[in-house]
Amino acid sequence: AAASGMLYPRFSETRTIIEINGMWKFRADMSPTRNEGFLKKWYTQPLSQTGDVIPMPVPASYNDITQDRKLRDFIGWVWYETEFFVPVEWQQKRVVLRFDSAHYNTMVWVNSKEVLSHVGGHLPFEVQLNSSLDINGVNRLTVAVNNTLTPSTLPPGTIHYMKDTNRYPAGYFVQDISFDFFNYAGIHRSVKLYTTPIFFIDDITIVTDVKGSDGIVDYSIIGGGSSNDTTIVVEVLDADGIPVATSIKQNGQMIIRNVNLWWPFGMSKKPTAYMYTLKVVLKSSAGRDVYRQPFGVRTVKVTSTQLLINNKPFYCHGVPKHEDSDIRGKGLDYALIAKDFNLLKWLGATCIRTSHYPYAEEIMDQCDQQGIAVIDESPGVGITSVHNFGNASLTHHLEVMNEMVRRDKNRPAVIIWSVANEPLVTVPQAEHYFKSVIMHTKNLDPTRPVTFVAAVGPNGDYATKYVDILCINRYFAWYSDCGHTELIQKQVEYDMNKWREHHNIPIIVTEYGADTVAGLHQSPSFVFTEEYQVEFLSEYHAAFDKMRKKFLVGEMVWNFADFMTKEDITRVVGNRKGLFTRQRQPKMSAHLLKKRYESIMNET
Ligand code: GCB
Repeated sequence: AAASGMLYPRFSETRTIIEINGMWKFRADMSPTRNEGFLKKWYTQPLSQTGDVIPMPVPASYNDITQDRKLRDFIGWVWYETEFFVPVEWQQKRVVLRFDSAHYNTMVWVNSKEVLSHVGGHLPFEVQLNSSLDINGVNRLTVAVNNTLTPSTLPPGTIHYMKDTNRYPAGYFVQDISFDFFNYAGIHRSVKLYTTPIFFIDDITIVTDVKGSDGIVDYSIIGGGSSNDTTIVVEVLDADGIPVATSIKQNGQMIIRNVNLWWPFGMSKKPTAYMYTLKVVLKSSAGRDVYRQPFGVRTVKVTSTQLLINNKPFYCHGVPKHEDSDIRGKGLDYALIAKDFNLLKWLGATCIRTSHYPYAEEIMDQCDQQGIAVIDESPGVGITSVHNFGNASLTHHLEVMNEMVRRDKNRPAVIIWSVANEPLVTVPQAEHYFKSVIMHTKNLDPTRPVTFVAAVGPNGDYATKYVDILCINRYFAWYSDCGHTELIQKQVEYDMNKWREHHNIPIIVTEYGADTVAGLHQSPSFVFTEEYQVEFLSEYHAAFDKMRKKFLVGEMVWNFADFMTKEDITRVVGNRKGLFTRQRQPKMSAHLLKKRYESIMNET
């Protein structure tokens, strides 16, 4: 079951889903070793019998829910518990328990029995439950989640024990992180129980191509459970549900005549972001299973100067984001998702980067459906030390890429894989590490360009030679020459032309931005004011315009919205480089970008 396809749970005539989200019981293990829960086996009894419990929403980060600073900044194991029942009819089915994500290290017990564990904060994990279920009564679900980061987790972190007893109490420790966002933790996405028949559709892979007016659909289907008398019917349904191609093979190719292509928002008049469905019906003497996999028909190619979607040059003008908001932290929230997509549309954005970890599948669905192209980034952020290049780190990074590509491979919106953000690449160890991760990802998916996002210059770096497209983050007149907006154009141009001398591939500026406290004004402009942000961004735009039609294929302002970081003297209650506040209200800069993105869109 471990190597399954883990298709997103979807209702069908043969499948049922129950979300077990809601108010769960919760308790943090505040013991000095953080290990009392394991020593006393909290999973063998109701959590409320082990000590005081509080109500905790699932999904949500636990950090900002209470008034307790100790819980906000907690490092170690926290314990969650809920109860559920399953209908008797489920005895005949395969019953799966799925976590869409939990941060970071998770262990799960059902009725005191360990059923599942997973390492990694941003990707789903699941297990078939049948043998541990009580079909005639209440089932107790206990979940322990640990947010401790180590040199080999993604993102990495380090625990420091403070030895100076004049300054710190005995056993005092802190977690050092070198990534710039709050290490929110808990059960961040939905928890589901779902059923499939015993013999079931386990995985679907779809790769598309375009020939003239035909859409080419290469597909393969993997069945789970054993059976020797299977038959299969695979149909392509158009957006109205009408079959446009059919096959009875488990692997093969189908042709869609007069295909409607998937285009990013703004690239075609109509229809944009056209989605088809691959309807799979798998039959055996044991019964049948039905699954409907959405997909789009489009191609992605990179030339030495262009990023092509359906063989047309695509200019990626958009924003990197964060999963971040008041109270819920990184917890999934449908209202927030809908609002963010309305803001992206309002802005005229055509693409996002999932900085700096894979986002919820519900967000990715909106990208597919609304035509927002995605640079899909792994949690490889904060790889800033040679201690992050060991075997354990590399093995885990490859595994994360497996999980991420498996999850997002069928999404037309995903046009680029990013394996890391701003890693250390100026040491020789970086070469083997990033060559391995990039080659591995290209093997998993030969159809999409692979990159990592670079913060370095073109000299003395051991890894950018392996990327298909260059993504660079730049902070001229912010982290260097602070305040000197008059230098921006010169420095951007010099930098990009240097890169081009070393690499004959297109460039996307994946970050540029300035911290801006909404409502702070000063004229002439001064750092942290709205005037400064507008002036700063405008200078970059003037530079970009000189390179846009040449080799620059994208520009993305850091960041979509303000977001929380750890406490630090360089951050005024979080990172303030958003076009929008954390509450999603526009700063002056959002209006500037709206005008720019709309006018770029009208050129095409
Ligand atoms: C970066 C990082 C991003 C930070 C940003 C900043 O280069 O990629 O995670 O938040 O700079 O504002 O410093």
